[in-house]
Amino acid sequence: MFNLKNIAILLALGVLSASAAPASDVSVAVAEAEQPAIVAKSAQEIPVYACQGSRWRGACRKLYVDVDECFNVHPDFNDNISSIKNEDTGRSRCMWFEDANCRGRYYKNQEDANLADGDGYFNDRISSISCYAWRGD
Ligand SMILES: [Ca+2]
Ligand SMILES: [Ca+2]
Repeated sequence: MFNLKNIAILLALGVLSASAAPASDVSVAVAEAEQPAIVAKSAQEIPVYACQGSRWRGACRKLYVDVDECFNVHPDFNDNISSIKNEDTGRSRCMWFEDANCRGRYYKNQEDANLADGDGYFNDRISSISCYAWRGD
């Protein structure tokens, strides 16, 4: 009777420890999986799509720009972007700056498939980006 009780306790402990390990693994995995979504939501990252060539050709990259923070373009895209668009115009507006740290001239066309047309001033000249929250008219 005493032995049975001990066995029952050991079994209970065994079950607990056996289930505890996978449970903690799962919670860690869930936490890691949820983290990007939480960060993206709290930081209000605006997805910006930029390509080195016009009309979305050449090397392209999705840039995630924090709202109200200046984003300096990666070195390989600096002064190299020929098409760019804000992919979340429903809640934001972005400004494209000619110099780093959001300085110099800027413009606000939210989607420009060919920066080289018109006066072409901003073609291969964008160096930084700033986006702000915007909720329609
Ligand atoms: Ca280019
Ligand atoms: Ca520049």
